[in-house]
Amino acid sequence: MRGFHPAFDYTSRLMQICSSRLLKDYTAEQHLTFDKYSTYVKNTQVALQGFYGEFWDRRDYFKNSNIKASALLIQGLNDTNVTPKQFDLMRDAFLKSGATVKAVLHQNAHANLFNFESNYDIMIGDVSYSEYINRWFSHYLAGADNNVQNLPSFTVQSNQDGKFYSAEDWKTGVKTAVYPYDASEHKVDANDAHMMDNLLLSDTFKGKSNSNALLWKREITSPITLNGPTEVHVRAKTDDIDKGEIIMSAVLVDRADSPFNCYVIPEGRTTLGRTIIKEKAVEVGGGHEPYDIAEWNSSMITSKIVAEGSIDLRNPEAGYEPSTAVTRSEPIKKGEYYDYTIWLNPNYYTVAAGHHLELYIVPFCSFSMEMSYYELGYTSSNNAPITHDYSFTVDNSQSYTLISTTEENPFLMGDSNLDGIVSIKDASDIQKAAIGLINLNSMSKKVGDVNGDGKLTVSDTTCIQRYLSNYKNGIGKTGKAS
Ligand SMILES: [Ca+2]
Ligand SMILES: [Ca+2]
Repeated sequence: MRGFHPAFDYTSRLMQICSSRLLKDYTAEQHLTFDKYSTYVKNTQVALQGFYGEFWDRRDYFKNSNIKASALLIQGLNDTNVTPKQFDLMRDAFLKSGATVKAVLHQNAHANLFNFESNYDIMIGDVSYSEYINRWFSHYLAGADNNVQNLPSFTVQSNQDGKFYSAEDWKTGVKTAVYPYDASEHKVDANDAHMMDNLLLSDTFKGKSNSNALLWKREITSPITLNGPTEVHVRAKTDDIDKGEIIMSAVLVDRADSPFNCYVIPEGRTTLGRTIIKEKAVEVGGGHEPYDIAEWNSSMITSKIVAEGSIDLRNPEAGYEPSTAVTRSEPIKKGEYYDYTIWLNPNYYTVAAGHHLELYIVPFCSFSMEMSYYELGYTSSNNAPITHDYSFTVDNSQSYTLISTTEENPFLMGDSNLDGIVSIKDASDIQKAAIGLINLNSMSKKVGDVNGDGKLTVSDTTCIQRYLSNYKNGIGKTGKAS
């Protein structure tokens, strides 16, 4: 299942777009056959309601991958059409077949690093992208000895300075966690939830929990680089089991108090704008006019979506790979808790120190593909999903997020509200928890036990208070990494 509302992703629409040139020369009879097949594809997907089934199983390249060709995969990290997750699954299929695969991850959306209509080219280090792929094809098609088989596994454009860097892997297994503030239950209502956009203009994403969103937050005290997908573990229940698709989504946001440099697709555009650095500087041959060298424009903003993903509450077993999202043999029970893992789109993204990560649990999210609705006959002017009269409840005590990162980012002992800093709030929470006024989650209890006696008592509070007053003794493990 892709990252967004599954109803968006109809292959029939893609079929029509990709066949437009082919269809031009079709006979009336061929058109009829095409239309019949297209209707079949669409109806089967509508019937499957976003789940994996025999229809997808037959079309699953991941299952019997027997790929022989080498591949240079180019992926936009801000592409909401072909998503980084789809790239990741394709790359895994190449790796599984033992084929050579290299990747270039860039900061644009659904775009290439050159554009033969606009005559521009992006530099990867000191090589233009045209030259970069020319070398690839020269090696694999014409046998040129130019060493491209030894390119790094990943060439990644930094979200901070726009330069390209090498990386050998992602999904490394080092995890940075984000936990809920406490162990309460929180109800998330899809009624009146505002659809989000990539600029986070909606009130749903304004830095606190509300009736349409649950927020978990973490201060980032030293820089971390995401290098793969984020897993959001959510224990949730719903009474609305008969409403069709019941979507629960999660959105990871990088936020800072003052504007920071990043790549975000401007409102009303589908790709980044560009600035010409040098005119007609790249000879491309074939009688074609030389390309200009350009750079994509970044923006100064205070919040940026890093990753997002969705799950259908009817399917607690759905995992990262599409084949895990099968229709459940026994439907989920009304009002009963299930454990879900929402897999967010992978990203290669550095979060600077002083920023905070915000993880929102929301009913649904949508960044694109509104046309799919119209194709399917939905007329809602605000592009709402099919089902929006439902709610679900999250049990914070059993929920958390693990982000694949290159650096470990342990919690500090004493930071029982897990916001990245030890403060008087932590001391007061521990005091409340010690006398049973509030219930902390398992990680909060672990880091709150600064004197290491296995329980939360007023002694832990005292240690933290002493630490905050700059005492060197009687502070237990307060301030150390957990
Ligand atoms: Ca804290
Ligand atoms: Ca203790």
